[in-house]
Order: sequence, then C-alpha cells, then structure tokens
Amino acid sequence: MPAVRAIFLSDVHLGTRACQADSLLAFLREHESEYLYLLGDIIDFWAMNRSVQWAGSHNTVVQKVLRRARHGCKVFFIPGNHDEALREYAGIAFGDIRVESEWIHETLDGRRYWLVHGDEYDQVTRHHRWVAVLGDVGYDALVRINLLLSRVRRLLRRPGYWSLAGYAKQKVKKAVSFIFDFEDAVAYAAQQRGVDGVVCGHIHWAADRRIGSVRYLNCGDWVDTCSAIVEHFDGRIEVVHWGVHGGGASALPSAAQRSPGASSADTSAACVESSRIRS
Ligand SMILES: [Mn+2]
Repeated sequence: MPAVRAIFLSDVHLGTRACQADSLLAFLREHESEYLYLLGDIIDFWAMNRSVQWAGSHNTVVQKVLRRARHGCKVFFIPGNHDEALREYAGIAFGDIRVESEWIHETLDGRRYWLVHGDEYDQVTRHHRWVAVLGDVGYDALVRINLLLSRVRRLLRRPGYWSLAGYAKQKVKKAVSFIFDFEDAVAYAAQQRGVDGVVCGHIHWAADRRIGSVRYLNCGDWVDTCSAIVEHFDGRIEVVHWGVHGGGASALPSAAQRSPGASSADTSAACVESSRIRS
C-alpha cells in the first residue's frame, strides 16, 4: 500500500447522487497517510436540504475517516460553503478530528502551504450567495427543462433556431475566465500571507501551477473528475487523478495539460460549467 505523508481532499459532496464515494474509497484503500486534510464541501448540506441521497458508501467514507483519526492519523476538517454550518466550530476538536477555518501545513522539506476551501475568493458565492444557491437548484431543473423543450420542439416539427454551438462557446469563455479569476484571487491572498503555496478546492478544477511567487494547488473533486493531492515522504506534492471508475491512478491528462486555455477545453468546459454552479 503506497503510504504518503499527507492527503488533501475537497468537494466530495457526500449526500448527493453525483458523489463518487466508491472511487474515493478505492483511493483511500490505496493511500494511508499521517495527515488527512478535508478541505471543504465534504458533506453537502445545501443539497440535502432539498433531498438526501445518502448511499451506504457515504457511511463507509465517514467511518473510514473516523477510524483513521482514531488510529493516529491527524485529521483536519476545513469547512466549505456547502458544509458551512461547521464553520462556527472552528478551533474545536470533535474527538480526533479538528475543525479549523484555515490552516498551515508544513511539508517535510519545510515549505509552508496555506489550506483553505476558497469560496471567499469566488466572486459569485461571496457577493451573490442567493445566485449560487439558486444556481445549484437551477442546474438540475435547467437540464430537465431543456430536455422537455427539445421534445416539444420536435413534436411541433419546428427546427431549432437557437444555436447550441454559439451558446456553448459563450459558456466556455465565461467558465475559463471564472477559473482564472478564482485562481488569481486565491494565489494573491496566499502571497499576502507569505506562504510558499496554497492548497484549496471549491471550483472542482484540479490544478498545480505557479502563480506569481506561490504554488497554487487545487484538489479538484470527487464528483466529476476524482482527484486528490498527496505529499510524499520526500516533501514532494502532486495531484493524483484517480478517475471516476477507480482502480488506480488513471491516464487522465495532468492538470497542466488540462489547462483551461487548451484546445480540448470544449468538451471539459461543459463539466466546468456544471461544476462551477455546484461549487
Ligand atoms: Mn465550495
């Protein structure tokens, strides 16, 4: 079993149907660690306000984390916006799990990484919380309405006058600039704190890149892409792309290759857009 020094996870969204708990369990089985950082949106209380989709595997994830904490793994929970109710418990330890609103992790080679979920650097959730909540509800509804509309249109034998390609292109542009704005804002805040890097989540877009003087790392999610960040015993930090179907690190392109500026952005951008709404 490959042991690592630290594991960083975010955006698991337990309690939703989209949560890839089985893949996460497979990943955890393969990775023991001294530190386990849960960087927010682990449990999706927002979604559970509407309907609870709690599978058996979701219990197993919780049990696994509790068990690790009991056996000496240092577990930190840094709440996100979907589990923000836990934020008021910052500074409190629940048994072996410590809740903090942010934290500094020092790697084996002495580098300091600031840990935060990141929603406070997302201009949408920060200034227009209701848009984010509505968007969250609205996405599923939109998909259903869209399906219904196209069916009605076909029934009436009216050709679509509305350009899907044009619409998608516009969405891609918006999603890409959203990601860059977020990454820049988080990196800037990290720079202000005088740390070597930052590990965050929230936008469901795994990344490992240098922005200014800091290293920006994003855990990605366990909804669309299934990725995590690990620190090895030599202090090396990397993004692990596990893949939705589990079974070992997948051959998915690395975060750098998947950079939103790349030409393959068209297919992944739809994913980004849906994640953005859910993040
Ligand atoms: Mn979030």
